[in-house]
Amino acid sequence: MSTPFIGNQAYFPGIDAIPFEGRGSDNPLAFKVYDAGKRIGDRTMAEHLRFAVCYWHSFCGNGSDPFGPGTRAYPWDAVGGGLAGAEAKLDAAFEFFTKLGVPYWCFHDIDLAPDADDIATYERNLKHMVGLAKARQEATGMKLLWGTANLFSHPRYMNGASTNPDFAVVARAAVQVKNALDATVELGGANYVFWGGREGYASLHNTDMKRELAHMARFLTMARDYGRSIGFEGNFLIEPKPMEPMKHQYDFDSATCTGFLREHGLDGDFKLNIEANHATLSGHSFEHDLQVAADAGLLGSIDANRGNPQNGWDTDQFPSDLYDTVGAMMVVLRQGGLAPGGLNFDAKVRRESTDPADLFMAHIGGMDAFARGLEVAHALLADSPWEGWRRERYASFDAGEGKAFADGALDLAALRDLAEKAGEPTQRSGRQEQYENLVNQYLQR
Ligand code: XUL
Ligand code: CO
Repeated sequence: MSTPFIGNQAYFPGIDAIPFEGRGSDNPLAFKVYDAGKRIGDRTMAEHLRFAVCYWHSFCGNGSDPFGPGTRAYPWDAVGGGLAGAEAKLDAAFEFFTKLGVPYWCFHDIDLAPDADDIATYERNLKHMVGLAKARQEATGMKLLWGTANLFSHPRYMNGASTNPDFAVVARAAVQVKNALDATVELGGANYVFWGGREGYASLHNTDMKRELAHMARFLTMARDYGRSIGFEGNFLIEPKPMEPMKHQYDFDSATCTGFLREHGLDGDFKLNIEANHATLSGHSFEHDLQVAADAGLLGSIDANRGNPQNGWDTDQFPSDLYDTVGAMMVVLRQGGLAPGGLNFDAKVRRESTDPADLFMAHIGGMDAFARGLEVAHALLADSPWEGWRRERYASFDAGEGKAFADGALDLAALRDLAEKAGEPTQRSGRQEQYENLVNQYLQR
């Protein structure tokens, strides 16, 4: 548990460390389910869930959208821009992390430090801010879940970063990735993320997709080699997303990223960071993309949020749907946990949610939703008939001819002969509703 941290001033006056008050509480600034030290199976809730707060949405976002400017004027923004503004934001962030009681945080290089076209200035700014962040980590016990570089906001990256058709831009992207890797190692980060912001295309007419993908693989290989050379031992993570901002993004979904990593021999060092809203944008459920990644041995971490069922874009809402969190935690528990990854709230409060307290309530709700998902998923796996039912469904492959088939001991002609001997198969129900009822039954416990 981290120690509350107050910088030069308190940015969240009137809000103390968020307590656990249990299901009977009506206090909006208390946890109803998330009880960090409560044991679920072999671990505490905090150990299972490994929550992280993201720096960009929570401390850099102001509610602006394509139709209007920001609606929020947080107290740390009043300090202004430049390094003084960045320092105020850092103090506000550590005050927030520690009052909320999360163990981890995540950042992009230019969330933390002011960007600059001049490389020496950019590097000086980032080093300065990393030094301050390190001191605040040491003072509070906060840890870094992952760092990353923002290779999508600056206009120079409009045609991509590592997949840019202009080598000069590819090289410029290396400035940020090298520095973000240095920063992640300096802060003891457990993972390093690549979200391929503009790695994709707007039109195939002007795009050599094969060449761009080869460049992306080359760039990631160089980043991997540099990271390992400076002592980074964590996972590199690719974050799938099918579109937005580009019409088509190369890291489309878990299956696409798995193929890419294996094709280029990167699957020993890279895993996937699955974001709920990205999975739904690609036409899958969150649970589906998690399961595809887990089955490939590549589920590394999670960006916990949700989309809106009626909107087709990346709304980055805080997770609140218990069906989603149960489904996600089933996948996580079945694979034996998420470490060294975690659950990062890559989510933003709505443009209309303008009070600092809203930031707390959003995270409290997300943490409670995942804590309940954990409790229910654990109970379903440990106490309910679920796993037995599923095993039974495949029992015909556990022995005899079914096992011989699965082991590769039969050929197609032999299979044909077995079918003739056995006659028409008996119909067997899939019983989907039986499983759905079980989820509801356990959610209501
Ligand atoms: C964008 C997104 C990013 C990554 C980090 O959709 O999810 O915030 O998580 O670059
Ligand atoms: Co994300």
